[in-house]
Amino acid sequence: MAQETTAPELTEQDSSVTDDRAEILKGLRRAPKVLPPKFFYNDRGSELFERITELPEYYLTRTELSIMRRHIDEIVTLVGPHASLIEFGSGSSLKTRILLEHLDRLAAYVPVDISRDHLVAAAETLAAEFPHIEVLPVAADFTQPFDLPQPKTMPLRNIVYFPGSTIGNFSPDAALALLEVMHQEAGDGGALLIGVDLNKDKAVLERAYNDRAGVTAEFNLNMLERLNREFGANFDLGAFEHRAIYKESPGRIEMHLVSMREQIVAVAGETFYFEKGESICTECSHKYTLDEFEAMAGRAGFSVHTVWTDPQKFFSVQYSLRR
Ligand code: SAH
Ligand code: AVI
Repeated sequence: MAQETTAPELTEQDSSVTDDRAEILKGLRRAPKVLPPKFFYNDRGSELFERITELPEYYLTRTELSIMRRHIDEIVTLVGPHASLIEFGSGSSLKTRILLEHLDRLAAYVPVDISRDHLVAAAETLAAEFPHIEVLPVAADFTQPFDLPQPKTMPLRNIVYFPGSTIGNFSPDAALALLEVMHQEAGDGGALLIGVDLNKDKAVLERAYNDRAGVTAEFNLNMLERLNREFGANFDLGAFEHRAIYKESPGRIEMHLVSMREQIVAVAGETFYFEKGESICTECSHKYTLDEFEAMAGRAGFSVHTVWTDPQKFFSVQYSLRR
């Protein structure tokens, strides 16, 4: 007889802590114009990101996965038994499966993500696949205050898991503030397991964000499609083009949507003028050296314990202890 599983209970952030409309308008009123990358992630954005992770040019996901697979025994020993795993920006929890399969008697798995329906679907799949693990999804913007659910089993320690180099999508100041939140969530005796993309050759980086199949361009333009549908905007998607460039200083990929002509666009009751060639910066993806990241983690109260990299030193997975 098939075993019955109950859908994991979702914890949702108090909606009054975020004001999407205000954030969008604030970004578009700035010069140069910006939009926060968190608006990429609706259902379609999450699906497009999945496709990005499978692209030949996008080395990040497969490199991080290979590091995790190679060092999983060491990671299991460091984490120890009865931990609670709290994942920020869990997406479809692809890399997490390696941890869920190997970690010793996990007390709970708490995936936190802004893409609500994608999170619910991923949590249901995982709960069915790992019936012995309590899965407690949280739909939240993790840059704003949110409550963590209490697992039924008291964990021995909290491990904050932040894969994918999503930390790179925050400015160094915002990344530090986020690491400080993680430091708090890790609690006494806790640790941080994080994926950090490393500085490398400009050509490799620019290829990864300008794939030949055009999936990253679709992902970028989907933000405008979302603004049209959810925030009363009238962007002409054919009049904006995807562009991703690497800036050596401060060491980051910048993704832009460039206006192909002079135009006026309405968004959420306001109008915005675009010159021909003017762009909206939709995402920065900071690339770190190991020393730079160690210094930032240190400022947030973490001591780097072990760093694993691939042979080319493209990507790192880092285990840091909470001081
Ligand atoms: N961890 C996965 C997914 C990375 S994509 C991986 O390594 O492949 C980035 C993820 O972070 C997406 O699932 C997106 O929905 C989520 N995300 C981005 N900004 C967020 C925010 N401010 N709050 C919560 N989740 C966020
Ligand atoms: C989620 N994040 C780490 C990805 C990145 O590489 O900065 C998002 C992405 N943007 C374009 N391609 C992938």
